[in-house]
Amino acid sequence: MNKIVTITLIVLVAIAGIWFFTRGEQAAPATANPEPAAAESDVVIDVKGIDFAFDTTEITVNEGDVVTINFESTEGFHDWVVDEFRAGSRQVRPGTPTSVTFTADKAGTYEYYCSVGHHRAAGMVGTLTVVEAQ
Ligand SMILES: [Cu+2]
Repeated sequence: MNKIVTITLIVLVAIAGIWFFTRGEQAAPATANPEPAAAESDVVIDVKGIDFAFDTTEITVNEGDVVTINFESTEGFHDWVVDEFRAGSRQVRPGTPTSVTFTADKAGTYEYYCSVGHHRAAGMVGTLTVVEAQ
């Protein structure tokens, strides 16, 4: 008699387990949320700094876009600055990524650069193009 009770309990636990895990798998995609920065910005761009250049030297966005630059140094001490939008990241070393968000509210062509030491003069620059809204 005890064997029958034990087997019945094992079967019930197995069924409950299968039900629980199946339910968990189905629920998982619904709880996934997008990155907060991506949700609030129209454009998110990854830029890396090396000595003495950016891996991305041309960035084009539309007038009015909220732009987030995710900046990371892979070599040396750098930042990402564009004066016309008063936007500048923290100055960082490798292993400490940072980001800066600004609104590109004026159409035109602007230079972005690294403000550390002589890096800008050494050519650590790029071009931000803001395309006029139609
Ligand atoms: Cu630099």
